[in-house]
Amino acid sequence: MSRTAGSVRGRFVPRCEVLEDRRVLSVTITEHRGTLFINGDANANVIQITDNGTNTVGNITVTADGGAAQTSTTAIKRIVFFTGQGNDQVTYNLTGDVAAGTYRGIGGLLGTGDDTFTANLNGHAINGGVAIGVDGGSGADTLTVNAAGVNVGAKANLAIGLLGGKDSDNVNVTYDGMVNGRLLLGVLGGDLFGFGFGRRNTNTAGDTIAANVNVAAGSTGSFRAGVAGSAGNDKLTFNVTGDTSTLKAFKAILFTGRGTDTTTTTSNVTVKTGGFFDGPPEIDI
Ligand SMILES: [Ca+2]
Ligand SMILES: [Ca+2]
Repeated sequence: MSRTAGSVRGRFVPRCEVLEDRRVLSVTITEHRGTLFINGDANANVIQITDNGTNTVGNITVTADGGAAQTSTTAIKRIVFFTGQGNDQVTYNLTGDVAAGTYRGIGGLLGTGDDTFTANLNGHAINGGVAIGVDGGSGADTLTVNAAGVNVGAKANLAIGLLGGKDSDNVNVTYDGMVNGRLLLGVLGGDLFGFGFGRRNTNTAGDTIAANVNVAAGSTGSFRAGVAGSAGNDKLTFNVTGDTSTLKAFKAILFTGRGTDTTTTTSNVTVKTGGFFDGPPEIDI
């Protein structure tokens, strides 16, 4: 587009060619009412999200496909990403504590392709609310949440939901810290349609799912978690270590789904074998 409006005969009018007309945008980033939308394209996108944990203007910075870092011009509460086709990589780094009264939702669909999502929360206190929900979609995806040294305050919530989707996925959650508020985990290898609509899960590709949780001694909050394999031959690990004796609520269930599975759990995890996805969900968390 050329901006030559107001041209007057005889006067020099500089022509300005806007570079965007020729640029191929691979990742688009927009902000709307506290939500940051990140949309990838059909190619492999590499997206890094840095979150300082506050609720102030400029709290989120995104780098996409090697371009310049873009800092939010508003205070962001929710980050939503759709990466489309291609083998996409999304990294979310929390770099500061989340204070009481601050909420953050991070959610995304990774689409087709062998995608990677990694969230690093290590060492940061959660005194507000943080929810992470990511669906790997089809393709062999690797979904990881690292949350070592993350204390969940008395009125705080940390909810993590990871869904591998179709094909052989690797889903891994590590948590270690003081749980005085609510810690909720849902880690699933299978397909959303089998879970959400009562249909048989047809994801017969085996998944590797691991949740390793260490609850610090003296924790007084609640921990509820469901880890579920899909219909394939899965490798499933769910360990809850530390001291859960002072928690006011504790529920840890491993659903194997169908298939010939390999399970590794601590004794405080309830193992339910068979077709979790064949009937109404009984996850009750
Ligand atoms: Ca893509
Ligand atoms: Ca998948």
